[in-house]
Amino acid sequence: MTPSDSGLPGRLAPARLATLAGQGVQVPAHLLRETAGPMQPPAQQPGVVHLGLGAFHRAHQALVFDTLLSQGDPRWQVFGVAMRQASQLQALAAQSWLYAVNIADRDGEHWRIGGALCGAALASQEPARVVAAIAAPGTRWVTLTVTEKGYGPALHGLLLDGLRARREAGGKGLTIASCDNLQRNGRRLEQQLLAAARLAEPALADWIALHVAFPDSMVDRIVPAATPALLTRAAQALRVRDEAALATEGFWEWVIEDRFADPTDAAVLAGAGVTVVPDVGPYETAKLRMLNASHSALACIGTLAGMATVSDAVGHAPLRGYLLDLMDLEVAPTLQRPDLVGYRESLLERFANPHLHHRLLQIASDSSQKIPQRWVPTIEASLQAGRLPQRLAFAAAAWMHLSLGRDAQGEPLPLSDPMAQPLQALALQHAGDARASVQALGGLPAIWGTLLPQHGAWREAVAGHWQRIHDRGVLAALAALTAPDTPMAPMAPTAPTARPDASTGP
Ligand code: CS2
Repeated sequence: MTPSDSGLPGRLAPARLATLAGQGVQVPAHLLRETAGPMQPPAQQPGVVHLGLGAFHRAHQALVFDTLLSQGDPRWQVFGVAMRQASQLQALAAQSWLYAVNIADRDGEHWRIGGALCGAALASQEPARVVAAIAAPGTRWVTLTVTEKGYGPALHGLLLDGLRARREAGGKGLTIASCDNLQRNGRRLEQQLLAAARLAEPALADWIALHVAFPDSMVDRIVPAATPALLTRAAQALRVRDEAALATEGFWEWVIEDRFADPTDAAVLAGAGVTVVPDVGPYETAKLRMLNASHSALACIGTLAGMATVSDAVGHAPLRGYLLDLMDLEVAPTLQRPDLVGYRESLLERFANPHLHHRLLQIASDSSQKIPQRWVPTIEASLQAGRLPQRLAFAAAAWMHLSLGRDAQGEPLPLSDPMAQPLQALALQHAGDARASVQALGGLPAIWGTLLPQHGAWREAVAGHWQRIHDRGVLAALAALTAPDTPMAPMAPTAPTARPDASTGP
């Protein structure tokens, strides 16, 4: 290896793949073949346009596509679209779109180079390139990880422009797979796009209804935001400089509904380890309510307690006990996924993974967009079944304290949330008053739906926790929740408060 002038190792590049393979790094076989022979095959057209080119996609689906490419199927090269931020695009472009992924858990650690990306654009500045990519004849799939808050008019406009161009060019149908943490993500996007198209262009709506498949899909892999320490580790381990390196766990899961523009894709994806099923519902629900709900609860409570990472939080015995009770007593009774005990065990192990350094603050971001998917359905189902879910009430109270925008030491919290300003204003306005805080912050239907803001027993439970967190701090309040002789014992199943409190209704 030739060190660069600065003394730093040279940049990750296709020419280095053979050396990396010799060092035991898993490299994309299709690129190794290309760079090995004197006769290089012409670069393939991308077959996938991915919207939301963040860390998650690169460490999850892009590696599935990389596996398919490495198996010799050239149709899965990815044209990546960053929705707002260009920083990673420059780093990736300088490395011919290659990047390293550190994969670590108790089974060991290894590095893999992702080689499915073949180009990228920034949607906010280059929409025409995105439209052209969606319309291109080689494109067969559009996948999305644009986060919960990404499903708005800007996304609909971009997709409809692409689909219109495709239709006008006489293009074939395609599969559009939403992969965000939203219940029924495929159906939801389909309805949004059809509604937007019907208003302005009924003929386009008809074409979409006929030619575009929108499978529901559940994707799972914990992928923390990369840190400078990881980039240093990558340079040391690989002896190349990679400014787009990532770290993740060994576990990954992609469950997708069997509903494709090209039905033969089902077997192709299954061959790369994807689970293709008639109904993703039970998997989606279990993931959102178990994994993501736990993440958000740990993020709110742990951040208030001054903890930094998910593994710190589950390493704290009382918080771990809280989490077990949350999963077993409150979430599991609302789920249907087979082997829930095994699922819970594997989640606990994944959360405890010491290699990940998954920051609680990262998860606490956008809580206003996550709570409706993660907590509210369980709370509503529990109340309707006559149970008052105290642990979720506690999490809700912790979120309300977090909305003040200060940590345990009173320092400002760098929380990013599209509703941060109004939430902080409400929290500050009612600081010190439990019931008023719960009424203001817990009364927002965009977050809590319509049942909870009117439910007297739910509001009282949240206010009780809010007060104890305020008076004693979050960990002492948590101890009151988990103590055996706590006055917060679950309510009797027949309690009348399981129904909305009419006296406080609208
Ligand atoms: C996390 C998810 O940041 C978050 O809100 O809960 O990104 C989570 O790590 C993934 O959904 C795991 O598949």
